[in-house]
Amino acid sequence: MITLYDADRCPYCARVRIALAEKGVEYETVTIDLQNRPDWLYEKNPLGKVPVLEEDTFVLPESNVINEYLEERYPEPALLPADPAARARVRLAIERFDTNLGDAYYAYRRGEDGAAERLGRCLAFMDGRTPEWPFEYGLADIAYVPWLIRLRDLLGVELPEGLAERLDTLAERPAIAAEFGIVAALAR
Ligand SMILES: N[C@@H](CCC(=O)N[C@@H](CS)C(=O)NCC(=O)O)C(=O)O
Repeated sequence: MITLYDADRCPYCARVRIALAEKGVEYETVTIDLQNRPDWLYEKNPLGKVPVLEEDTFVLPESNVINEYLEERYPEPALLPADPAARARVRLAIERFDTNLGDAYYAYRRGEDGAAERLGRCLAFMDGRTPEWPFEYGLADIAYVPWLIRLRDLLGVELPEGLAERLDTLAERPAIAAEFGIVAALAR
């Protein structure tokens, strides 16, 4: 049985929850209190961060690495395209989400100077590219959707129209709908 060391609030954990749900993989969850992390978490991940996936003696941190592992271990349904160039474009998109949207999100949450403008520019850039994103639903969407859900439903940020529509479309997938449920519970 797979164990996921998890936190509801964490968008990186959400990536892994969504990928596991899409692939129909059963797992158990150990919820970590991020304000009061147990010392033993550092034995599983020297950075002390979640998510961490564990199966017997195999222990794996880092959301993107975990999702790539899940894709190889459970190839169906595929969450990466078959073509190597298309796969590389997905990986590039994920890299860009992490360094742009991820950083802008945390700066906004910390209330840093200029963070709202930076976040707005980032969302507008993503929104402008949405119609031509060169990938089918898969790991790229799964990589950014947790941040959009939290921005809209926890932080009250109004998303640009294209991104809001894409979020509504993705919400029809049970794996994503479950994540909306988790965030709704956090907002209560
Ligand atoms: N690069 C990591 C980031 C994981 C991460 O930052 N997780 C946060 C929760 S959202 C965490 O555990 N923070 C605790 C800390 O920063 O010490 C990943 O992709 O999994």
